[in-house]
Amino acid sequence: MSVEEDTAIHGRLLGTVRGPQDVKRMTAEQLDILAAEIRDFLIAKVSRTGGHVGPNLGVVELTLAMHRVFDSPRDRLLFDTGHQAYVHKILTGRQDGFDRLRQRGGLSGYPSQAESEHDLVENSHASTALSYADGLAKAYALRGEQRSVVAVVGDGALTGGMCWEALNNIATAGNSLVIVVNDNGRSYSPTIGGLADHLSSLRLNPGYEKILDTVKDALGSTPLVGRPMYEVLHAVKKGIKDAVAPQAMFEDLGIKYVGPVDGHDLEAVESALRAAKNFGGPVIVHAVTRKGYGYRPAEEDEADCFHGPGAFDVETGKLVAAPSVKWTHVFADELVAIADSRPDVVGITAAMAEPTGIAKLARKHPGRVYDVGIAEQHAVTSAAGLALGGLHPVVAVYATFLNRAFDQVLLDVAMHKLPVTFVLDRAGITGPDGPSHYGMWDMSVFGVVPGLRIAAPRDAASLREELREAVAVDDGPTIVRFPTGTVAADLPAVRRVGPVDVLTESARVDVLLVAVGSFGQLGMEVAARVAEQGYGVTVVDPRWVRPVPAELVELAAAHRLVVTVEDGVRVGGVGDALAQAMRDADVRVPLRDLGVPADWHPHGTRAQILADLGLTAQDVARDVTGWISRLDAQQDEPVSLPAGGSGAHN
Ligand SMILES: Cc1ncc(C[n+]2csc(CCOP(=O)(O)OP(=O)(O)O)c2C)c(N)n1
Repeated sequence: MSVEEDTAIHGRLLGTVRGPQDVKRMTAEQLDILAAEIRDFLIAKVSRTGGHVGPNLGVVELTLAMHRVFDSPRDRLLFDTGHQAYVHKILTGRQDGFDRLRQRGGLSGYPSQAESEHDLVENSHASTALSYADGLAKAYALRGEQRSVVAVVGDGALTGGMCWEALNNIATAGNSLVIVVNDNGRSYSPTIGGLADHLSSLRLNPGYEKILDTVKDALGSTPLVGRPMYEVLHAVKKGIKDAVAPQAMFEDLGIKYVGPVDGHDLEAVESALRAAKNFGGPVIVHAVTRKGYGYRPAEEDEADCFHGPGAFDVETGKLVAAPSVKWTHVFADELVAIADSRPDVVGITAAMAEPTGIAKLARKHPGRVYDVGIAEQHAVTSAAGLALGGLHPVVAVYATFLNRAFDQVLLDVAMHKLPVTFVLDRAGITGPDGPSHYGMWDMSVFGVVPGLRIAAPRDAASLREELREAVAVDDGPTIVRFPTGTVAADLPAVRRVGPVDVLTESARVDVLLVAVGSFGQLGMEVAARVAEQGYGVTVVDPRWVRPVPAELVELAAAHRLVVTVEDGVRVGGVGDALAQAMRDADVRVPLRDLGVPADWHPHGTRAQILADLGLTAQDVARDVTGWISRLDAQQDEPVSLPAGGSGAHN
């Protein structure tokens, strides 16, 4: 087809795709054009909203092939982690939603049952798809239903232990099930570890040479990373050339292995999938793909191949947002400063060295950071081992992902009173990634762990200070948790009472406002607004929220009303814990706790969600004024607070 003809229909085919049936009837030539249109579409749309553009550019052909070979939604297509389901969304009638991708009221960045019957599971935490698939295949077998189950899993997600627990069971069950390994050699950064090496060894299959050549040709055109990456692939291959037959591991388990196939060769992927579909047992289709395929800035992005950038300029690939100092940066710099003088301090990351900032420590002190893969549970118990061995590990993860390792934190670390510091980035309300990514459970969930101390810094200075205090603790674990985004401006304390910072106080002692973490500034605004109504507010930042500081209870006893504000769930949160400590100390001052209801909160910006929850200075000031003025009105009555306001329990 001539360039003119190509251009003439460019973009038109995609508009005709309203569902999977539309791609089933396309010719090979049309499909090639469609794949290009999908890439253009992805780049154009995600450049405006931000999102997982790199992973999705890599699965265009895979997803097309899956929808051609299988019949979704009768056949079940599962995407591990779910961040690479954009193409699936495009092919299942959701193109129009991409203008509001990850925005309030718009398309979710992950599979969503509410959006489509083609989405079965609502994931986003990695390494679950094979377990879902195992259960689904068992259910269909037991119910006598002829439906295929297909799970796409990345080489990164395959480093998660659940995948291996699932494979073990899938093999034993022997049900018909197709596992597509989307092997791009990367998680965010290159996937490392024994498994990654093994996957490379799978490429020893004769087809590998062909794929390596393809990759070499393609990479040759990307001067920055092309040559080194090829060398790495080749070195890995040479290094393990004497290894056991690569597919043996899966086939010994009882899982048929097909591949490797070039994941950008639609015909090859389709024929592998058709073979797998008809096999009648569990099959692994090993597809080799390239993250960011077809968009040069993504392919050449060494950090993470545009894994999940914010809005960017399509021409240059440069991020639109002006750079700012993030909480992550402050942590990363301080950790390096601490490690410079503390040779026992080491770092652990679960496949997120750059996003958590721990990469900075790795650059300064190579050999003192361990990337364990997407394996939070292992990270925690491995940290326990490091601590038992005389080191002080700093485990840097997103708050939402530490939930996975509760038992390990509880028993393997805390019960042994081991000095491990957990640094929880993206704590509290995060935003566009939606309900599963909110780091709002940590203070409740880990609040029950005996001997665990939790710090919630309010600004850069307190983050530095609390991190130093945390790594100085040598008789048990600590958590330092902070939110996403630009770090709050420094807010100095007027005085300190025990560990508690007093941020402002007045001659009148009416309300004690306990502002947790980054709510310090909100507390100041609330105090100013409430003061206009004639009431005095003392704003404190407890700094260490667990265990509840005795001084906080004493401060509470000296006020007429206590109000806590946190961006963690209210059940078992800081407010709950303070109320309990006050009851235990027989302090009968009424307390209202403002925080996040234990519910599934939709995606949106952090500011939008906080506003929805009534966690703005204006809302909190209104609540506080209402409560304290009603207390005044009831002065001679027994103390009881009226219902209402956003602090009502639910
Ligand atoms: C339990 C958990 N830990 C960390 C993450 C963060 N995360 C999202 S995608 C990703 C890398 C996934 O790599 P891979 O499965 O190979 O998919 P790719 O993006 O390369 O297509 C990570 C670490 C997560 N989603 N879930």
